[in-house]
Amino acid sequence: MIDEAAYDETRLRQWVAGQARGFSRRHLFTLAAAVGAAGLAPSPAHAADSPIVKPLPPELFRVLGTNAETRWSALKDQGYFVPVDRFFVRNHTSTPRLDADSWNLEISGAGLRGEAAHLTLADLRRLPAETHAVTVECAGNGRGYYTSQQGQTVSGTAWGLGAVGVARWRGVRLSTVLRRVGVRRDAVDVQASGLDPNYVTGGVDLGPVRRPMPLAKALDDVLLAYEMNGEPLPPDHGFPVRLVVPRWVGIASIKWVGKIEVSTEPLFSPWNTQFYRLFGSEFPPEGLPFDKQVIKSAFELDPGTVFAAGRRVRLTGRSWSGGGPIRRVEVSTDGGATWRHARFSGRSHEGAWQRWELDWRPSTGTYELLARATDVHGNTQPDVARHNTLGYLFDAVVRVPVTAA
Ligand SMILES: Nc1nc2c(c(=O)[nH]1)N[C@H]1C(S)=C(S)[C@@H](COP(=O)(O)O)O[C@H]1N2
Ligand SMILES: [Mo]
Repeated sequence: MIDEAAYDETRLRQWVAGQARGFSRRHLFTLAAAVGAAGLAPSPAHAADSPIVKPLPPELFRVLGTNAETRWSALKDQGYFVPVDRFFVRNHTSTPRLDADSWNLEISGAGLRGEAAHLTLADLRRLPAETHAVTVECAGNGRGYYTSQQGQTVSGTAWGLGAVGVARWRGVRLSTVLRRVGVRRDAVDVQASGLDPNYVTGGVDLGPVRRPMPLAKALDDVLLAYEMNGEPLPPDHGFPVRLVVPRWVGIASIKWVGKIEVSTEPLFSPWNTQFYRLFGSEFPPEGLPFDKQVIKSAFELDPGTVFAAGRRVRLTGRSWSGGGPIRRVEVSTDGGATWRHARFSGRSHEGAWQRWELDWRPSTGTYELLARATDVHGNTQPDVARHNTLGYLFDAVVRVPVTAA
């Protein structure tokens, strides 16, 4: 199940095959050698101790390599926001222990009107703050279902549906900071880099985790967040400061930000849109880029749950979409033969996700539960997700086996 190494391997091959833009020739040769000759050994363990700082009790998390996914059953009876103790963690390497007093953010690059700027946490806290409900979701969330439900081969961490969470993020808008520092008219891209250890795979040091976005997005709704659910950011979620990039794939929300580059040329990194692409028979050979998340639904229970036969049970769940707020959720308790509308429970803060419920009285037997959401723009969940070799953007209706006895 933990197939991070294979995932990295495939990404690296594709990256090499699809021209490693943003890398020097020397790097290209190193990569080619690594892929061709040496073979790609799994990355060495990065830290002697756990790559994640917070406790990961099995009733709240499923641990997958350096990552931990939230168990959906752990969200039952929780509020709209996912508490930190059960918020999923996606670490390429390990959580760095940073000191807020010595930390500062460097903003530099040819796209600035003047010199590079260095901002402390106190500087950021003095700027106007905003709080927003934002979903952070890994682009590979649901990847495991390409295999278990569609019988397809994909590489990467075999997430269930738990690589997603909604929190209240407080911080300063990136646009506020960039405007104060002064951005040139011909600036095009903005790239944040993390202070976690460099990502090394296949013997190649890919450098710090980083990913560019167009200036237009950076000046729109992106936050430099220093609080999560009313507390300082926890170490695993980017302390002291992370990006929060609404509606975009999780990798855009760079944690432990140390540097932000503003450039007058398009930037490339192993994690940018040149890399987070859809590959496979249905896609162009160079891959199809994507940024936005798709639409998904999850029941707040574990697959294989056993209910008491003949008793009413309240099924609960949540749906979310990178396309916009959820308008409708339909639920089937008979494997998709018939559907009922789920009731929305509580409001959807900024459309981050929608909680819903439906009562059901099962008689003895085995069942498949399905939930299908539609957002305000009419995006809905298909029966089958479009296969891509890296297993991104799984949006199909998930079949959840349960029993009543
Ligand atoms: N510096 C840094 N930022 C990062 C990552 C990382 O490994 N290093 N992982 C990214 C990915 S792939 C995801 S899905 C989100 C996960 O955020 P979380 O761990 O707070 O849930 O962080 C993103 N930001
Ligand atoms: Mo991710």
